[in-house]
Amino acid sequence: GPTRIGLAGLAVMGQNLALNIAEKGFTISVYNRTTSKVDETVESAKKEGNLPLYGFHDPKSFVQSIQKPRVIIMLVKVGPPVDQTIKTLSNYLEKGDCIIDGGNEWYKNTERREKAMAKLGLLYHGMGVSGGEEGARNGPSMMPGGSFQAFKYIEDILLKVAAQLIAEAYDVLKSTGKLSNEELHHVFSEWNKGELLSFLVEITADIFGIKDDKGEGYLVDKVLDKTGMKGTGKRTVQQAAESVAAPTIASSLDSRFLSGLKEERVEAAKVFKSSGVGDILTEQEVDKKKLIEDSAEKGWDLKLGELARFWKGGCINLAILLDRIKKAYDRNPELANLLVDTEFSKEIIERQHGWRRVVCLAIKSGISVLGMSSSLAYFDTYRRDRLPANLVQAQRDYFGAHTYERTDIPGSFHTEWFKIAKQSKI
Ligand code: NBP
Repeated sequence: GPTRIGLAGLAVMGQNLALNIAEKGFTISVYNRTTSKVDETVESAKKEGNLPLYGFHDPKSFVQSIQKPRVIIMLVKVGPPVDQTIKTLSNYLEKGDCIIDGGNEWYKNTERREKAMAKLGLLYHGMGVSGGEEGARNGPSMMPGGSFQAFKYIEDILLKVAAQLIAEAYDVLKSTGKLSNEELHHVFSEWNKGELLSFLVEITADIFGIKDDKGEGYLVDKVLDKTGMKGTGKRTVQQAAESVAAPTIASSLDSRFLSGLKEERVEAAKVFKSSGVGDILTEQEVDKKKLIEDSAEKGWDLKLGELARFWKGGCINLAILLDRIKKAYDRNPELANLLVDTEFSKEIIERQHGWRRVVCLAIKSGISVLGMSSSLAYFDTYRRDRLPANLVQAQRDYFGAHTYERTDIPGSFHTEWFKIAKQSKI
């Protein structure tokens, strides 16, 4: 009889995913432009114990072998190969059939194809398969697109950011909390039992439990503290960083961008003010005595439970997080920033006190928490409707006649600052 699903494109990813699907007991038809790869895949399926995988050398018999409505996963090189494969297959597809692009295609291309296919009565979806060869074979992370296809592009970045934040948490817990590897293993295992079955937290817990096979103690303490680079993150901040650590430059750039987002900040400030988070955090501002006492005498209160709760929330389970991001954009496709989403803002408001305490503690202890502190600064800048950029604008107009805008009257203005200042001195 017909097979359950089809897969076109049998390079590394396609072959592994096809074998994975067949291994789970689903019948699968496979096709590749270069037919030798079809034979290779069929051979592997045989070797692995006669998996229900069927190879086809021509697209027509491939398509016709699949049960209707047909679902074909496509894993070919992004760009023109995807268009060519679609063209080849759609000759034989019927209304209601569906092609799923499992590649790393740019979402704009996917959207364009989705529209073109819809006109033919065919369905088209982007669903990036991540995890590389190993992932495709043993547990791919599938990212169904549709309404929010940008998912697959932020996945890599989120993963790195999450890894970075966990490393910062590790640093603070180890350096100020003096937690041993056993205790760290316990803490991370506990976090992993909660609602956040995060892959990263899980592997982190594992890491703290592994003894060094070449000497005393734990392996993690012997691992060189030099992270690998693959380029995804670099591309993201290429203009700002060019792979050198330039937090000051990056932050000043961020401030510029953020000061430009006037309307967004006004809206963000409303969201947070209405929830009791004012422009300036009055608790600390008003109660100066307590603040001085706190910092001078007791130091910042380190409660490990609090830290754990904060980081438990902060540690990102990609799947859950992405699902929540998707929901936020479903609620409002025009959302300017995730921070101002109803759900996300609520959580930020709840967690910000712990966040601040941790960053304070880290700063006080001399532990760098670039990720945590710069994102806190981002939040504190973004949620303010008025930033000191007015002074910068005034300075620029003073020394360079760059002109400025006003809060009350439209248009562009220039003031003879120097002249007026001089006159008033006379
Ligand atoms: P590649 O991206 O290297 O693409 C090779 C496949 O594209 C082969 O099946 C090849 O067929 C087919 N192809 C090409 Br090239 N030009 C074609 C054309 N004009 N018409 C039809 N087919 C054509 O394969 P991959 O590394 O397995 O990756 C597949 C997708 O998964 C890509 O989007 C990739 O970005 C993504 N991805 C890959 C990884 C990874 O670790 N490799 C990880 C995550 C995501 P042929 O055999 O006839 O040349």
